[in-house]
Amino acid sequence: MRDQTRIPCVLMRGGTSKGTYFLAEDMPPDSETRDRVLLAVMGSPEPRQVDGAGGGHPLTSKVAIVSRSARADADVDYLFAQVAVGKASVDISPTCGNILAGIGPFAIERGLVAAKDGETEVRIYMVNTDSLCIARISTPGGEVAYEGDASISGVNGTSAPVLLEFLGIEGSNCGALLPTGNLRDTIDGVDVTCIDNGMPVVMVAARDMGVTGYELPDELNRNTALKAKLEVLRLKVGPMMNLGDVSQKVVPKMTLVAPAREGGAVCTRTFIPHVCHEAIGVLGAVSVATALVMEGAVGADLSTARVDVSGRAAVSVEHPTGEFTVDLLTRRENGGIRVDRAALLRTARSLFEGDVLIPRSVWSPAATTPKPAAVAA
Ligand code: NQM
Repeated sequence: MRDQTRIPCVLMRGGTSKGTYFLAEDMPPDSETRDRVLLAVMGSPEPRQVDGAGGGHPLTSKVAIVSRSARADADVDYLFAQVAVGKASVDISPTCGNILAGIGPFAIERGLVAAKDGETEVRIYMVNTDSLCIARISTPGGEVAYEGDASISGVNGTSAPVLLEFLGIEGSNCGALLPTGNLRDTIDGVDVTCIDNGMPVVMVAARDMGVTGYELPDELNRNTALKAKLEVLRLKVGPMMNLGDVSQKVVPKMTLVAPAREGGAVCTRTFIPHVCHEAIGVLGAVSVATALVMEGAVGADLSTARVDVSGRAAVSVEHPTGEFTVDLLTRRENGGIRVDRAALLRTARSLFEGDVLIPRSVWSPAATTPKPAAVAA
């Protein structure tokens, strides 16, 4: 093939998302060429991504770039990239906790981490947010298992469990758990809670936006008036959350909250940020669960989430395709709540291994400088 460049790639489902996973050494060294390559890999900006590996939806237009870590506290570095659908942009502002679920299996299978017999712990440095996650991967006989009994809402059947544990991720995107300095802000007459426990999220009561919060994503996606109102709010709160101009960023996410209907703590609909999520993002759910246990936050007043005497809370966040339970370990400090640890269950599956092909006119590796040793944001 004269005019196509081959790049080794694994297509994986990570939680309720799907993406292309690469070794950093197989990617272009500079971020400008890398972003051009990722657009070509996924088939963006064309909205159906028909000329690429993307699925025409933000949840299937995701990329992981992985390398061995130079850090003492991590085995691998994981850089996440959200490739836009319908426009030529690649955003590395946030990380993605669903794609994160595939990093442990990918790292083991690509020889970056040696597997033990039984379970293997993979310590992952999340480059985008300068924070850490410990993933526990099922590895009977020293090989990654994909089949198992774990089930997560939004994915059919059962799979091997991937346990994710986050330590100290408060403010990892915005610099503070409550980046505006307030538990509640009022923007254009609407009360919001702006929170970052791993993902910048703006919590808004669904009723304040003129909806029930129980509509299905298709209906909300057709509600252009609602989406326009949410975007006005988002553009205003972005700078208040220390994120600067967010017009080209996929953060903050906008979460509508309503009282739970299925036995969970609260019901959510999350815009990521321009399309309604079919479920909820992983770190998005951690941020929402955290707000729910903070007295006075938007959503906490509608929620049944409670912290027990030992500081633990298992918060079930309802979403359009089921629920997502986040286990929090909290402590009281200066009259408020701090979260030391958040843990949750995901699953992942390797779907396809091989080379992804892109036009040589986009990138011809022979014509560029040597490859970097590690991923760089
Ligand atoms: O919040 C969707 C997803 C995500 C991100 C999004 C995620 C997270 O479901 O950590 O997992 O918010 O864009 O993959």
